[in-house]
Amino acid sequence: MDSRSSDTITGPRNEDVLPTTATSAVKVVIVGGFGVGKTTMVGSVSEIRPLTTEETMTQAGIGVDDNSGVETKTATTVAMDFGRISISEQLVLYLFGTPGQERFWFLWNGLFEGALGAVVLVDTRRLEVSFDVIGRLEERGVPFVVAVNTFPDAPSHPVEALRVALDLPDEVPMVNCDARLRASSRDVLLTLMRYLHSLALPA
Ligand SMILES: Nc1nc2c(ncn2[C@@H]2O[C@H](COP(=O)(O)OP(=O)(O)OP(=O)(O)O)[C@@H](O)[C@H]2O)c(=O)[nH]1
Ligand SMILES: [Mg+2]
Repeated sequence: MDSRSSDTITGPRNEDVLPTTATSAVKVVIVGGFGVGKTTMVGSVSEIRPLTTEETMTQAGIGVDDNSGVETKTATTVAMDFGRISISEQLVLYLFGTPGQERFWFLWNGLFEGALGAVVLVDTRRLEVSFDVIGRLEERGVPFVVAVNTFPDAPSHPVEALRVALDLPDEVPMVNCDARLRASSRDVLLTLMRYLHSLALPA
């Protein structure tokens, strides 16, 4: 059995402890199609060691899971990712990454409970997987921002062209990002926070 004794003896690390100054917590979900970088984003931005539920992809998924564009991917999220980031001394975000594969989408119901907003990660090589994701958010009335994750061989489209292709209303913010980079992922979350703030202001 894999022994994690060093974890249990030392207990929580300093960065695992919630700052005593924190007064508000916001739940945010990171959604998107298969392999767009959700687990990567939660992992890059989280200040605590992220909880992941990745399982090795096996041959059994061939013909069931569409891995075109991400053929080198070896693991996939089967339940959720969880992480935390302090945006300021007072505000803490709890991040929940969803599974990307449609056969696990029934888990979204629980994961969306109490979520104030969402980040939709998009891969321009496989834009079509984002349509259903955005449709489901719109159905639930969850405000979201769209973050275009930059893969090296992905076609680069102007943001406005993507907005049209995704049929997004003008007010929904769109940003480019690299989910592997903490600063870039943090910027996406700040964009979401500013958007949620603007929606909360009186019209
Ligand atoms: N070049 C590049 N690669 C990335 C980026 N984000 C993620 N990747 C890679 O893309 C692959 C898929 O990333 P994941 O984070 O597992 O994607 P996911 O959306 O969680 O996937 P599922 O949970 O299976 O839906 C991994 O091999 C990452 O290293 C990025 O911004 N740029
Ligand atoms: Mg994942």
